[in-house]
Amino acid sequence: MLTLYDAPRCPYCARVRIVLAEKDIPYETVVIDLSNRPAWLYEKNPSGKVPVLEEDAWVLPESAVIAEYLNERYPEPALLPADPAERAIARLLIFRFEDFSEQYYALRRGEDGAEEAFAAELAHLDQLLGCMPYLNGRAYGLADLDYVPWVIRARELLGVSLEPYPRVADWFDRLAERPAVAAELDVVAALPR
Ligand SMILES: N[C@@H](CCC(=O)N[C@@H](CS)C(=O)NCC(=O)O)C(=O)O
Repeated sequence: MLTLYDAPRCPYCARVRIVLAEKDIPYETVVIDLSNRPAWLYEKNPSGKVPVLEEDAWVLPESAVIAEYLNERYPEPALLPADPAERAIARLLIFRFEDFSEQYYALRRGEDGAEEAFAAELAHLDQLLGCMPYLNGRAYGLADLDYVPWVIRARELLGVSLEPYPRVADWFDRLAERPAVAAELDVVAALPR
């Protein structure tokens, strides 16, 4: 049985929860209180961060790595494109995710200029979604679910409107129809404000 060391408010954990749900993989959850992390968590992940995936004595940190691992270990449904070029572009977007998250966290901290910088990131996603229906390429997959937890939080917690980005808004609506993503909207709605 897989164990996920998890925190409901953590968007990195949300990535892993979405993959587990998309693939219908059974797992147990150990909820970590991020404001009072247990000392033993540092034995599983020296950075003390969640998510961490565990199976017997084997542990794996880092959400994007966990997501790819689960996609390989449980191949159906496939969450990366079969075409190598399309797959490389999906991986490139995942690799460059910090360009996006850096501006999200700057906005959350209320830094000067962050609103404009995050708007530019959303405009960039909007442009990408003009070339392909999903960030992952022709079909939904890891690149989409690696970004969507922050878009959910930007909308629901930071009050960012997706209206100026019609392709992002449409992408978001399509993703929200997936039970694995809809469950994350419920998680965020239940977070203490
Ligand atoms: N690069 C890590 C980041 C994980 C991360 O930052 N998790 C946050 C919670 S959302 C955390 O555990 N933070 C604790 C800390 O920074 O000490 C991943 O992708 O899994």
